[in-house]
Amino acid sequence: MGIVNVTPDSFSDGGELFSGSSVDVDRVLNSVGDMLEAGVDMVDVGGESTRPGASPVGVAEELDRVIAAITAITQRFDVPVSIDTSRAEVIDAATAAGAELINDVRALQRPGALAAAVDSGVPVCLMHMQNQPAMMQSQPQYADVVGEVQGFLMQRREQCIVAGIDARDILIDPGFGFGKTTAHNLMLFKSLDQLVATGVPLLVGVSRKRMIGELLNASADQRLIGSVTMALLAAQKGAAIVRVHDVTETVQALKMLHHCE
Ligand code: 8Y4
Repeated sequence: MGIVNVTPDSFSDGGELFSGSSVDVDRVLNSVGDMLEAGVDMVDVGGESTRPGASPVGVAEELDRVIAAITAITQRFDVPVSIDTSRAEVIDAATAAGAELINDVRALQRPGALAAAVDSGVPVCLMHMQNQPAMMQSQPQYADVVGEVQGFLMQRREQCIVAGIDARDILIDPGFGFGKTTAHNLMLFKSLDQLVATGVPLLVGVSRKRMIGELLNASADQRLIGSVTMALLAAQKGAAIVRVHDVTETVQALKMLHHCE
């Protein structure tokens, strides 16, 4: 899964898909075209920055950003599009525009989001996050990070099934970096096999995240090798989908894994 950030303030891919105050559709299409050439299987379009301290985005603004991008992508390319959102209105509009996966860092807990997902008939990815983005990195605390994250995800999954989502249409994601210290992230990563053993397909997003920066003492533009390594390890441990910025390098690593397995 390749990341298509249509936020003006996203810090690692600092708004290069933006010009002035709106989405630069040509740049979005160029970026997606490059990812397709590199072998991407799906692109994840998001218009809300979850970075702590990012300015909150209104629903009209989020809709403007992502619907323009999704419409352009689905008109030009034959690639599945995932919509990274927590809002019911955006789920409605994005799936109407052709999005084929709902990727929600709030696990469909916002008002109306679960009903919108059910109505859309589209598969969902449920992610774990402790607290809200503004506060999540201030004091993350767990008695048992792996048990708590897995418990939350399986409980949320049951609620989605009860609401009418087919069990086969649900992915889970431990949410690396979302209300977790590097120690928490490492515990989760080392226990990925436990999540894989549930049989629920797993999505893993670690690309360029702070944990890699901390472990390698690497700034945001020095995290390529760390990111590709972790994506490869996640895939080797059984993750179904890896969410990445650097598609060319990650696809090469995954191809080598498949040749060598
Ligand atoms: C550099 C670049 C440093 C980006 C941090 C970041 C996930 C996700 C995000 C994830 C799923 C991010 C939308 C955060 N992370 N969705 N979204 N899983 N499913 N930060 O891990 O990439 S945004």
